[in-house]
Parts: sequence; C-alpha cells; structure tokens
Amino acid sequence: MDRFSYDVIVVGGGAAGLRAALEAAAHKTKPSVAVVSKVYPMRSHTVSAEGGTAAVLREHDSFDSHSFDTIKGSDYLADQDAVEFFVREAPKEVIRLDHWGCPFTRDEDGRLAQRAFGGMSVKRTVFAGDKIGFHILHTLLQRTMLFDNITRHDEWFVTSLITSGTRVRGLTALELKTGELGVMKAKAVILATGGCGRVYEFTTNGWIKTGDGMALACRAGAYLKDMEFVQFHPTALPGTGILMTEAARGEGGYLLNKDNERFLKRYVPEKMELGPRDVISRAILTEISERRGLDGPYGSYVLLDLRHLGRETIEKKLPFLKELAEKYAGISPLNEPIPVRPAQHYMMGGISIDASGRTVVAGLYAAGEAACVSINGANRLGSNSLSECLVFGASAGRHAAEYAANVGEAADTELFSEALKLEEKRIHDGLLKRESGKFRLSDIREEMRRVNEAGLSVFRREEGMRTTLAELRKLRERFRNETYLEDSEMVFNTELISALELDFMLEVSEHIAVSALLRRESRGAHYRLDKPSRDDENFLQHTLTRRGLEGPEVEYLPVTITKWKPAARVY
Ligand code: FUM
Repeated sequence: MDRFSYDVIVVGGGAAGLRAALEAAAHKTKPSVAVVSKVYPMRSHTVSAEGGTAAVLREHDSFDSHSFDTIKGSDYLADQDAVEFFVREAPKEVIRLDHWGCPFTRDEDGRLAQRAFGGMSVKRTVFAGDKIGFHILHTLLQRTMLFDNITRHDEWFVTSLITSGTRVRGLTALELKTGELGVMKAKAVILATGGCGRVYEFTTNGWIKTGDGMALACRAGAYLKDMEFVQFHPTALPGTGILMTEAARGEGGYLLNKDNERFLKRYVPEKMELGPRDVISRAILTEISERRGLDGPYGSYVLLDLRHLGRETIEKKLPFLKELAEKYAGISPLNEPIPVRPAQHYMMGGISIDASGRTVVAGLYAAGEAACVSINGANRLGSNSLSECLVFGASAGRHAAEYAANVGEAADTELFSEALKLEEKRIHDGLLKRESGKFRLSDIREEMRRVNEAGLSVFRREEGMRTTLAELRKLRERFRNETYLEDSEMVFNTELISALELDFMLEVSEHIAVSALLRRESRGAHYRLDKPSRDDENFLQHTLTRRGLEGPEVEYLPVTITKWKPAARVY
C-alpha cells in the first residue's frame, strides 16, 4: 500500500515543523508538503513554552552581544558560525510572526516588549504574557491553513524511514485511528519531533517527547551529536515537574534557601537569579545536599519568591505561572513563595545537522530540539530555543524544498513494498502479538527513567554512568525478548504507540550514556564530580554517535570558532 506521495514530508507539528512546512510550501516550485504528527499540532510540546523567544530588536542590543552570550552560555562548545547566522535571522523571524498576527506583549510605545532572561546581558526576550508557545504555535498553525499545498496527517505515528543507498525515499507510518500501516513516499523528509525528556523520571516535558526523530534518524544512518548535554531547568514544581518559567526571575523573582537567603550570591554573584541554567541547577542541588533546602512530600526543594513583584506584575506578566502554582501546588505566588527544584527540560544534543538542516543522509533534514546544529553547545540559554525552531525550521524547509525540486521520484516500488512488509512483520505480527512475557511495558519504561535519572543527571560520575549504561542494555534486551502487551486491538492502541516510543527511548538513552561516559571533563550541563574541570585540549569538540552493531559508535568533530576564543566562564 503506498497511499501517499509528497515532495517534502515534515515529521512533527510543533514550532520547528510548522515553520519548516510553511517555508517549504512557499518555495517557487510549489512542492507538495505533508505534516505528519503523532498528535494534533496544537498538542505539540511547543504549546507549553512559557517565557519567550530571544531576538536582537533594539538599539541597546547587538548581534555580537547575542552571539557572545550564547557562546559563553554554551561553555564554548557552540559552533560560532552557526550562532552568528542564528542571531541575524532571529529578529526577522520574530517580526514575521508579528506580521502573521502573533499577539506579542507590547510596551506602552507600541513596540515589542522584551524581558531579561538567564545568561543574556540585556533584555532580549520577546514574550506574550507567559504563554509564548501557545501563541507562536497557534499563529503558525493558522498560517499553514492558507496553503493548499500543505496536507496534514494528524495522529499518524512514523515508525521508520525508508532509504535506498544513502538517500531517504519516504517513511512508514501507523494511523492511530485504524492501526493500519502505510507508506508515504517523499523526495525529502524533515524531522522536527522535539527532544526526549521522557527518558528521565523528573522532567518538564510532555509525555510525547520520546526522542522519535532522533532514533529514526539513527536507524536511517544519520549521526547524533553532543547527546551528553542534557539541560535541567532550575525551577519546576516538585511532584509534577511543571515548569515555573524563568521569566519569573527575569521579572525580578528571587531564589531562597530555608534560611531565606538569596544563596546564588555564593555561585553567580554578578548575575544572581539571571545566571545560566546549568550553574543555577547545580547551585540548588548543592544547597539541598548541604541541608539548606526544605523538605516536602515530593522531596527537597528551594523557594521561588515573587511576592515583592506585586499583584500587577504577576497578573500581567506571569498569569500562567500564577494559575499553575495555584492549581498544581495550591499556592498563590502573591502571598507565598513557590517550592521549586531542577527538572530535565531540554536536549542540547540531537540529530547532527549543518545550518541548512542537512544530515549525512541525502534528502534527510532536521530542525528544532530534535536537531543539533550546534548553537547551544553544552548549555542552552533560556529563550533561544523557540528562535532556534523558527530560524532553523525555516532553513530546513527552504533547503529541503530546493533539494526536492532537483531530484526525481523513486521508481523502485519494491523498495516500498519491502519496507511496509518489514514494518508489518515487526509491529502487527511482532509487537501486537506479544501476549506473554515477564515484563509489562511500564516496568521497563519506569526502570529506564530511574536509571537515567540516577546516572545521567545534573551531577555525574564514571561509576554511575557505567551502571546506567549496563542497566540500559539489560532493559533493551528485556524489551526485545521478555515484554508483553495487554492490548492487541488495532484501533487507537495507545499501548502499541507506547511500545514503539519505548523502543526509541531505549536507543536514544544509550547514545546519551555512551557520549557522557567518554567525555572525561566537565562542560556546561555535563558536570562530572570525578572530572570537575573543562579540558579544552582534549574535549573542545563535538561528540558524534552513530548506530553500530553493538551499540553507539563514537567519533569527534572540531568546534567552529570564529571570533570568540574559549575563555574561563565566570558569571
Ligand atoms: O522558563 C522558561 O520559560 C523556559 C524557556 C526556555 O526553555 O527557553
């Protein structure tokens, strides 16, 4: 069955995916473009972005300043040519969204308002209250409806990419409504499936962030880059992991320990609450381990105090945070400080691409959190990620459309029927029929999350990482040989989708573990208690991992330095 054929298929309906689809659809050749997403696009994780999107817009700012802040924030691992491209393109993207109707917050003079964010040296973050993700996503989705050459396949789960030689030819996908598998042919495919936060126990990420695109790319022969760099956001609600936006600190909020002390003066005295996330997350956990945290039903925490900001600022600038704290912690930030602790938030690593979104597989592109250009290096600055989705989503869309305009369609129908047969065998005849076995899916999934949290969290050690890797390998075998599914129906079988996601997550976790083990230094978010210093001589390089027979194989790639020589990272 090959029911569909497109010039460009975008996998993922979040900010990067929709921006890519819009740019591809606007190409002069008017290519046919499909957006294939496992959820309705407004449920993509972009919707939960809160604080804002960074861009140089005014006289008080400059491209060099945004570049330098990003590069220093990255602990000098970002590719500086990519960063320079990014900071120049970001303002164009923000202005474009403004013209498309995105309801950004404005100053009294009518200009786009900008707020402070961690690691940024000036107010640079454009915002829409504290619901930037919802408004950007809504604007982009509405915009796609103007294009009759964009087709959406909502609630289709992509199970594999089809390649011949080193070229992508399309994909197989499962329609949730029917459980049927189908082939979608494509001249170019863009993966914009977001990160993989759900490999961790405690995360701000939605359930859908399971590293699908990263694993798909790997299985098609692409590289992952810098997977050891996992960002932990300093302020999530204990228990749920719900994000308490950094915008709260951007607006002047304080972090306090149990003695009511603004403890960051000991860690980032110049920046205090506007220090970078890697440093602040470590500071919070140090306070907790030195018994200056507080204890609650969901473990230890510190306090985010907004009371001094006053009702007007909180209600105008942080209404969503107020609502979330009230609903999920039973706390009014007007009257009480909010309990917070670090939670996994973002992957700096991802599918290795260049600035045009290209991978090493011809016709295969990636963008957004699923990808690694790299502009974020070892630690991303808050509010750079939505801008990254827009800038590199557009770039991937443009280049994929250009590529598709210059290649022919695959004539080899056997390639597609074989690919479909293989997936039917793996999924319908394999996974769906696994009615006996020792382990339920959730046993493996919860254990995977526990071991990742134990060995690959904010503070790492050789021994812990080794244990995690060994456990992950055991879990992979258990998943393959000893797991059963309870639901063997075809229609809306969410257990089957969870099994496919778990398969992806186990693969991606191994890339994180192997990359982390081999980086024998501390840099940005990769902090090793047994190797606490940065080692530019040996590790000023990107980690590349590729699928091998026994697990990920590792190579290294030099970092591109243009103007900013690596220096000590002091705030
Ligand atoms: O805290 C926040 O609003 C998160 C922003 C980001 O990760 O860019």
